[in-house]
Amino acid sequence: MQRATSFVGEDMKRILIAGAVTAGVLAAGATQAAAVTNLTYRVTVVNRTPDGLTPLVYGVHDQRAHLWQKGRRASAGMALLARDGATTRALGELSRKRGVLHAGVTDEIAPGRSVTFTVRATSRHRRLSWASMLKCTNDGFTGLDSRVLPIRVKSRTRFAVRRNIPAYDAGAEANDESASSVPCLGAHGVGADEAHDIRKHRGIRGGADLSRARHGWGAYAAHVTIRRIR
Ligand SMILES: [Ca+2]
Repeated sequence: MQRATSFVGEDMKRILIAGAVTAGVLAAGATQAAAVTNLTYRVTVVNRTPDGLTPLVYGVHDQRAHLWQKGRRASAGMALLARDGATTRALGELSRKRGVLHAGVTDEIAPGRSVTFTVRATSRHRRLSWASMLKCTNDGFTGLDSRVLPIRVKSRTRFAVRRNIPAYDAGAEANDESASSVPCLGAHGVGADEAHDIRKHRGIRGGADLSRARHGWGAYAAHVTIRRIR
Protein backbone atom coordinates (compact mmCIF):
# COMPACT_ATOMS: atom_id res chain seq x y z
CA MET A 1 0.00 0.00 0.00
CA GLN A 2 2.81 2.30 0.94
CA ARG A 3 4.57 1.37 -2.30
CA ALA A 4 1.44 2.13 -4.31
CA THR A 5 1.16 5.54 -2.65
CA SER A 6 4.78 6.23 -3.44
CA PHE A 7 4.18 5.29 -7.10
CA VAL A 8 1.25 7.71 -7.31
CA GLY A 9 3.47 10.35 -5.76
CA GLU A 10 6.11 9.83 -8.47
CA ASP A 11 3.42 10.10 -11.14
CA MET A 12 2.17 13.33 -9.62
CA LYS A 13 5.70 14.68 -9.63
CA ARG A 14 6.07 13.84 -13.34
CA ILE A 15 2.74 15.49 -14.09
CA LEU A 16 3.77 18.59 -12.18
CA ILE A 17 7.13 18.72 -13.99
CA ALA A 18 5.41 18.20 -17.37
CA GLY A 19 2.93 20.94 -16.48
CA ALA A 20 5.73 23.30 -15.54
CA VAL A 21 7.56 22.58 -18.82
CA THR A 22 4.35 23.13 -20.82
CA ALA A 23 3.69 26.39 -18.96
CA GLY A 24 7.25 27.45 -19.73
CA VAL A 25 6.80 26.73 -23.44
CA LEU A 26 3.50 28.62 -23.48
CA ALA A 27 5.10 31.54 -21.66
CA ALA A 28 7.96 31.60 -24.21
CA GLY A 29 5.39 31.54 -27.03
CA ALA A 30 3.47 34.38 -25.45
CA THR A 31 6.70 36.39 -25.12
CA GLN A 32 7.50 35.80 -28.80
CA ALA A 33 3.98 36.81 -29.82
CA ALA A 34 4.21 39.91 -27.68
CA ALA A 35 7.54 40.78 -29.34
CA VAL A 36 5.91 41.27 -32.77
CA THR A 37 5.96 44.99 -33.52
CA ASN A 38 3.35 46.65 -35.71
CA LEU A 39 4.85 49.02 -38.28
CA THR A 40 3.34 51.45 -40.77
CA TYR A 41 5.02 52.83 -43.89
CA ARG A 42 4.22 55.50 -46.44
CA VAL A 43 5.33 54.56 -49.95
CA THR A 44 5.61 57.09 -52.77
CA VAL A 45 6.28 55.96 -56.34
CA VAL A 46 7.17 58.56 -58.98
CA ASN A 47 6.69 57.76 -62.66
CA ARG A 48 9.93 58.67 -64.42
CA THR A 49 8.77 57.56 -67.87
CA PRO A 50 7.17 59.85 -70.48
CA ASP A 51 4.03 57.67 -70.51
CA GLY A 52 1.59 56.25 -67.99
CA LEU A 53 2.16 53.54 -65.40
CA THR A 54 -0.79 51.25 -64.70
CA PRO A 55 -2.13 50.77 -61.14
CA LEU A 56 0.43 49.12 -58.86
CA VAL A 57 -0.23 45.72 -57.35
CA TYR A 58 1.58 45.59 -54.02
CA GLY A 59 1.91 43.36 -51.00
CA VAL A 60 3.63 43.19 -47.62
CA HIS A 61 5.00 39.78 -46.73
CA ASP A 62 7.79 37.75 -45.14
CA GLN A 63 10.72 36.08 -46.94
CA ARG A 64 8.54 33.27 -48.36
CA ALA A 65 6.49 35.29 -50.84
CA HIS A 66 7.34 36.98 -54.14
CA LEU A 67 5.17 38.81 -56.67
CA TRP A 68 7.92 38.48 -59.27
CA GLN A 69 11.64 37.71 -59.38
CA LYS A 70 14.31 38.73 -61.86
CA GLY A 71 15.69 35.59 -63.50
CA ARG A 72 12.45 33.64 -62.98
CA ARG A 73 9.42 33.16 -65.20
CA ALA A 74 6.51 35.52 -64.61
CA SER A 75 3.42 33.97 -63.04
CA ALA A 76 0.21 34.02 -65.08
CA GLY A 77 -1.01 37.00 -63.07
CA MET A 78 2.25 38.91 -63.46
CA ALA A 79 2.26 38.20 -67.22
CA LEU A 80 -1.24 39.69 -67.54
CA LEU A 81 -0.22 42.70 -65.45
CA ALA A 82 2.89 43.32 -67.57
CA ARG A 83 1.13 42.73 -70.90
CA ASP A 84 -2.09 44.62 -70.34
CA GLY A 85 -2.04 46.31 -66.94
CA ALA A 86 -4.57 43.81 -65.56
CA THR A 87 -4.41 43.69 -61.76
CA THR A 88 -7.08 41.21 -60.64
CA ARG A 89 -5.23 37.95 -61.22
CA ALA A 90 -1.86 39.21 -59.91
CA LEU A 91 -3.55 40.58 -56.78
CA GLY A 92 -5.39 37.28 -56.23
CA GLU A 93 -2.19 35.26 -56.65
CA LEU A 94 -0.25 37.45 -54.27
CA SER A 95 -3.03 37.54 -51.65
CA ARG A 96 -3.12 33.73 -51.50
CA LYS A 97 0.64 33.21 -51.07
CA ARG A 98 2.02 31.98 -47.75
CA GLY A 99 3.61 34.73 -45.72
CA VAL A 100 1.58 37.61 -47.19
CA LEU A 101 0.22 40.01 -44.57
CA HIS A 102 -1.86 42.09 -46.96
CA ALA A 103 -2.00 43.16 -50.60
CA GLY A 104 -3.65 45.93 -52.57
CA VAL A 105 -3.86 48.04 -55.73
CA THR A 106 -3.19 51.78 -56.17
CA ASP A 107 -4.30 54.31 -58.77
CA GLU A 108 -2.40 54.60 -62.05
CA ILE A 109 0.39 57.17 -62.34
CA ALA A 110 0.54 59.80 -65.08
CA PRO A 111 3.97 60.78 -66.50
CA GLY A 112 6.00 62.78 -63.98
CA ARG A 113 3.38 62.27 -61.30
CA SER A 114 3.37 60.05 -58.24
CA VAL A 115 1.13 57.86 -56.15
CA THR A 116 1.41 57.55 -52.36
CA PHE A 117 -0.02 54.69 -50.38
CA THR A 118 0.25 53.43 -46.82
CA VAL A 119 1.10 49.86 -45.92
CA ARG A 120 1.04 48.12 -42.57
CA ALA A 121 3.74 45.64 -41.70
CA THR A 122 5.08 43.83 -38.65
CA SER A 123 8.53 42.87 -37.46
CA ARG A 124 7.79 39.44 -38.98
CA HIS A 125 6.26 40.69 -42.25
CA ARG A 126 8.62 43.44 -43.27
CA ARG A 127 9.12 43.09 -47.03
CA LEU A 128 7.38 45.02 -49.81
CA SER A 129 6.81 43.91 -53.39
CA TRP A 130 4.97 45.75 -56.13
CA ALA A 131 4.68 45.89 -59.91
CA SER A 132 3.21 48.29 -62.47
CA MET A 133 3.13 48.10 -66.25
CA LEU A 134 4.71 50.71 -68.52
CA LYS A 135 1.71 51.39 -70.76
CA CYS A 136 3.82 52.13 -73.83
CA THR A 137 5.54 48.74 -73.92
CA ASN A 138 4.52 45.22 -74.82
CA ASP A 139 5.22 43.65 -71.43
CA GLY A 140 7.50 46.11 -69.65
CA PHE A 141 6.97 46.75 -65.97
CA THR A 142 8.70 48.34 -63.01
CA GLY A 143 8.60 47.44 -59.35
CA LEU A 144 10.28 46.03 -56.29
CA ASP A 145 10.84 42.40 -55.38
CA SER A 146 10.85 41.66 -51.64
CA ARG A 147 12.44 44.94 -50.59
CA VAL A 148 13.18 44.90 -46.83
CA LEU A 149 11.43 47.78 -45.07
CA PRO A 150 13.54 49.93 -42.73
CA ILE A 151 12.82 49.38 -39.04
CA ARG A 152 14.70 52.27 -37.45
CA VAL A 153 13.38 55.79 -37.56
CA LYS A 154 16.05 58.45 -37.27
CA SER A 155 13.51 61.20 -37.59
CA ARG A 156 10.09 61.44 -39.15
CA THR A 157 11.31 63.61 -41.98
CA ARG A 158 14.86 62.48 -42.65
CA PHE A 159 14.92 58.72 -42.56
CA ALA A 160 13.66 56.93 -45.63
CA VAL A 161 14.66 54.45 -48.29
CA ARG A 162 15.00 56.21 -51.65
CA ARG A 163 15.72 54.27 -54.77
CA ASN A 164 15.59 54.58 -58.55
CA ILE A 165 14.10 51.53 -60.22
CA PRO A 166 14.69 50.25 -63.76
CA ALA A 167 12.13 48.66 -66.05
CA TYR A 168 11.93 44.90 -66.55
CA ASP A 169 10.72 42.73 -69.41
CA ALA A 170 8.26 40.12 -68.17
CA GLY A 171 9.31 37.68 -70.91
CA ALA A 172 5.68 36.97 -71.80
CA GLU A 173 5.07 39.05 -74.96
CA ALA A 174 7.31 39.77 -77.95
CA ASN A 175 8.48 43.40 -78.03
CA ASP A 176 7.06 44.19 -81.45
CA GLU A 177 6.18 47.76 -80.34
CA SER A 178 3.07 47.54 -82.52
CA ALA A 179 -0.12 49.60 -82.22
CA SER A 180 -1.97 46.28 -82.28
CA SER A 181 -0.41 45.13 -79.01
CA VAL A 182 0.77 48.16 -76.99
CA PRO A 183 -1.96 49.48 -74.63
CA CYS A 184 -1.01 53.19 -74.82
CA LEU A 185 -1.54 53.03 -78.61
CA GLY A 186 -5.10 51.81 -78.15
CA ALA A 187 -4.59 48.04 -78.20
CA HIS A 188 -6.86 45.93 -76.04
CA GLY A 189 -5.69 42.43 -75.43
CA VAL A 190 -2.17 41.17 -75.89
CA GLY A 191 0.32 40.51 -78.68
CA ALA A 192 2.44 37.52 -79.69
CA ASP A 193 3.77 35.31 -76.90
CA GLU A 194 7.40 34.92 -75.93
CA ALA A 195 8.81 32.78 -73.15
CA HIS A 196 11.88 33.88 -71.24
CA ASP A 197 12.74 34.78 -67.67
CA ILE A 198 12.10 38.24 -66.25
CA ARG A 199 15.09 40.42 -67.10
CA LYS A 200 16.04 44.06 -67.26
CA HIS A 201 14.19 45.77 -70.10
CA ARG A 202 16.31 46.68 -73.10
CA GLY A 203 14.30 49.82 -73.77
CA ILE A 204 12.30 51.05 -76.73
CA ARG A 205 14.02 50.13 -80.01
CA GLY A 206 11.87 52.27 -82.32
CA GLY A 207 11.19 51.49 -85.96
CA ALA A 208 7.62 50.20 -85.44
CA ASP A 209 4.87 52.25 -83.79
CA LEU A 210 6.86 53.39 -80.73
CA SER A 211 9.62 55.99 -80.93
CA ARG A 212 12.67 55.91 -78.69
CA ALA A 213 12.69 59.72 -78.53
CA ARG A 214 9.00 59.94 -77.61
CA HIS A 215 8.56 56.82 -75.48
CA GLY A 216 12.05 55.94 -74.18
CA TRP A 217 12.70 56.30 -70.44
CA GLY A 218 16.46 56.13 -69.95
CA ALA A 219 18.04 54.18 -67.10
CA TYR A 220 15.15 54.30 -64.65
CA ALA A 221 11.40 53.98 -64.95
CA ALA A 222 10.40 54.95 -61.41
CA HIS A 223 11.63 56.34 -58.12
CA VAL A 224 10.39 54.99 -54.80
CA THR A 225 10.51 56.51 -51.32
CA ILE A 226 9.63 54.32 -48.35
CA ARG A 227 9.27 56.03 -45.00
CA ARG A 228 8.24 54.47 -41.69
CA ILE A 229 5.56 56.63 -40.14
CA ARG A 230 4.63 54.49 -37.11
CA1 LIG B 1 8.85 41.16 -73.84
